[in-house]
Amino acid sequence: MRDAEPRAIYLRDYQVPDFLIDKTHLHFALHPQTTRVTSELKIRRNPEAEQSDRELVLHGQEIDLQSVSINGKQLNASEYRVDSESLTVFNVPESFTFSTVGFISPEQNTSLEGLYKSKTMYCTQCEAEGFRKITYYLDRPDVLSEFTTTVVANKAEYPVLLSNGNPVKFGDLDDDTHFVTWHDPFRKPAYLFALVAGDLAVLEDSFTTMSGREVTLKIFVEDKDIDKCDHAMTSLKNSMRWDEEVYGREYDLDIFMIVAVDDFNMGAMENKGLNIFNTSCVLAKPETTTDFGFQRVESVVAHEYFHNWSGNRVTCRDWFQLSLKEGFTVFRDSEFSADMGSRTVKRVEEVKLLRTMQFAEDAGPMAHPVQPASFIEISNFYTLTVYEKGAEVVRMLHTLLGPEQFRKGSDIYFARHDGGAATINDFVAAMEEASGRDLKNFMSWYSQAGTPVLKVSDQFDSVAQTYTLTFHQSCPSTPEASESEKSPYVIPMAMGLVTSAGPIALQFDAAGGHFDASRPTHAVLELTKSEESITFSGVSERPVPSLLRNFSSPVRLQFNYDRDQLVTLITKDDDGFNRWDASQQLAVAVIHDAQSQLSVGAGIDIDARLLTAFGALLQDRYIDAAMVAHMLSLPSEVFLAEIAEVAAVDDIHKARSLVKKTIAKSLIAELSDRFASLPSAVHYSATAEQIAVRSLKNICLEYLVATGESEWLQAAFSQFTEANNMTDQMAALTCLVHSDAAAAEPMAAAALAAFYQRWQAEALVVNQWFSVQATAPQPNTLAKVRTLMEHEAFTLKNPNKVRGLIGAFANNNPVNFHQADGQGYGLLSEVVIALNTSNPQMAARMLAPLTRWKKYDANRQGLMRAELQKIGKVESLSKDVFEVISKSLDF
Ligand code: B3K
Ligand code: ZN
Repeated sequence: MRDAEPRAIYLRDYQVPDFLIDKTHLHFALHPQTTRVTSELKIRRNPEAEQSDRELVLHGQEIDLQSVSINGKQLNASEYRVDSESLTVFNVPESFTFSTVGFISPEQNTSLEGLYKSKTMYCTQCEAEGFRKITYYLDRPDVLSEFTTTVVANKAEYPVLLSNGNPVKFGDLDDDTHFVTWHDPFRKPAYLFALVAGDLAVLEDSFTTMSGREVTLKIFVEDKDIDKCDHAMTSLKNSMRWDEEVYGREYDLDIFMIVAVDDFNMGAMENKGLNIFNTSCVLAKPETTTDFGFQRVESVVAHEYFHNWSGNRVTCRDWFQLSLKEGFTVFRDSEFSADMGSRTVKRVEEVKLLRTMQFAEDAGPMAHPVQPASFIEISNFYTLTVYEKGAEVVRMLHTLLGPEQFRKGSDIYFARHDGGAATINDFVAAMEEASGRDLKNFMSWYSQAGTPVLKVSDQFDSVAQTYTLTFHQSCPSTPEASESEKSPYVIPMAMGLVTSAGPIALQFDAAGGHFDASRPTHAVLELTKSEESITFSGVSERPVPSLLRNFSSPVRLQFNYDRDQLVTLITKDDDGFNRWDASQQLAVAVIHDAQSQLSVGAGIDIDARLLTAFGALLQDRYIDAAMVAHMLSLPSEVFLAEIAEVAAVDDIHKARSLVKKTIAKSLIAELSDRFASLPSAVHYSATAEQIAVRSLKNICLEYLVATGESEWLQAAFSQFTEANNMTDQMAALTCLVHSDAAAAEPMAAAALAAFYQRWQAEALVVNQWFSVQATAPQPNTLAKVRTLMEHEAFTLKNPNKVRGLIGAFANNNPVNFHQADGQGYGLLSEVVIALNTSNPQMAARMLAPLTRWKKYDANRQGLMRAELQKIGKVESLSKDVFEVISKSLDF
């Protein structure tokens, strides 16, 4: 594979840094190929270091080092050693000023890590270990320093020069250049450093904090995008207010800036005072952005803003603690979005993602605990497990402690660790202190990988009028531990009991959990053992258990519901989330029926209970329209594959499509009535109410188009042409492009052409145009994807395009990505191999679908493994790709 295999590093090997950097002065003379970076660092030995005589070892990569000095005296070559990853200085005093001068080449930096160019702009991305590509440094999160940064560039080309903190000095220099000096008074690790230079337009606003300080807010974008910043600005102000109200956290600098860049490996980055965002997470206007896009902007703006406390003011001691900031911050942004829109809808959306994608990660070769014990390349651990499962773990703490104790715990945590670098244990210790609880057993959620399985059985005693639930938990083996080595989890189980008359008041021994007197039909049990039972008394008829309400714990729940019981939950449960969940389970059962019927060559026959339930939902004007839309949405093919023992992609696709078509034909009257009753041409706003209406209208359209009848194809085409917003336009386009009706084909072609013609100047819209084509179920899609890779608008250099076309195809088009001849796999491995050289982080990320090889039949397994092996043989394989490939092949 490689000459020297990259080595893993371990949490258990953590040592405090040997040196500290009190002050950091940086000077950048920007140039596309030869940017000169001068650093001056006030360094001293760490009094807490394990040894007091170690050499100074600084991280540094891809830097053309010009000079090294200590206290102003230049060192000669025998006084230090440089290799491809570090600079070692042999004899250093206790405390000294250390300087280097180096050249770096932003234009050649295609990894989008360190200092690079995105279009005409310079920008940085330093988390996790990108700062070392800028200058030699102690690039680790427990080394915090006070930064002063001067940026020099051509004034006409780069009128805007930004870094962290406050601008303290600026002026013109000779030869058409100018400079700005920024000072950040808050000590921070290097991963939070940022620099931007460009010709940018700005939207400016202000916010008055709870203590009455005025903060200037600025969003910098390309001039052509200045009309797409209002939503991000509103979201920012809402986030600032929310963090004051809910967590008592106030913003600290006088200025908060967001810059949007086109080429970015992920969503955004929380650099102190200067957040850098992927354009896809800032820009929004109704004509070009879907409701989903608006919601994403709101949640990412909030997420990055919330990091100012959970991440920046209190940072991570080392990268094994990543979920300390990420899990907590995702929980915070999720609650913020729930407060801004509809709480149940938000929960349904996050649970869908978790169950479909995070559960798959937990069952694959890259499975790792929320706090990993080791890694080869930290960039591979910005995962659904660290983020989304990490947020679930914080949510469980919130559930177990209740909002008041949780808030008390977060206050203790922020106060105790402000200005420092903390661990996950520190966070939990603060929660223990606030609540007086011992959370030792809870720590399995952080230290064990895999999704626990919770089997539930019940027993009703009609004479004693008791009802007993028995819970049995286990966790399957994962790469770091076998099933038998794993300890039980503390599982908060929110539940109720529902009879034909509705939910009943619960009577049980409260030692088993807690119970809110204001909602007598609801309890939160605390499960802690491999097996335990709880008995409810005063139960006069066999109830249906409504389990794991609001998805109170990220487990795979197994209870043998019969379909009548699911209907009882759909119609009678007072918990909105579980009504949705029951509807999904019923739909899964019906799709499984269809799979069996198709396998014996029979026609499909849909369980009338599903039709009745869906029919009733369509006529119900009281339930939130967004929840109706979610309940009517059939589980995705990706989810159906995830819950299958062996993912039979073709059968799943056939069965699901046929079920959809049959529902559409059976409920055409209800669907068309509801479709017609919902307004379309309203003045767009991204409110929960409007989003709900559009989502229901568009799910109705999706079913109606599935009938294949020309009346409905026409309706979709009209909606496509007349829509005043991207949500409705994109929904109509998707219906047409994904339709299997022959009559849809010319319409889809016309619509796609018109769409590109109209939106070709809007990169983010063109990405959606790629995605809708890449996710089409028709058998010629792979060839189309190849053609689109040659399209003028496509380039492998831009991560959004790669995700929009290749990512969409490989992740969201199972029937075509997994086509039996393996050509889908071949396409993905070509892309991964190309990206391995230019952008290793993206390469490793794109690999994910191939790592799931165990889910498929023997033929596909062989083909997928062959591609993994092929990639493994590539010369100069990056650490990122090496780690994913080697773990996948060893699985
Ligand atoms: N903290 C960044 C992620 C950086 C990823 C580096 N590979 C974004 C976020 O979670 O807010
Ligand atoms: Zn984050």
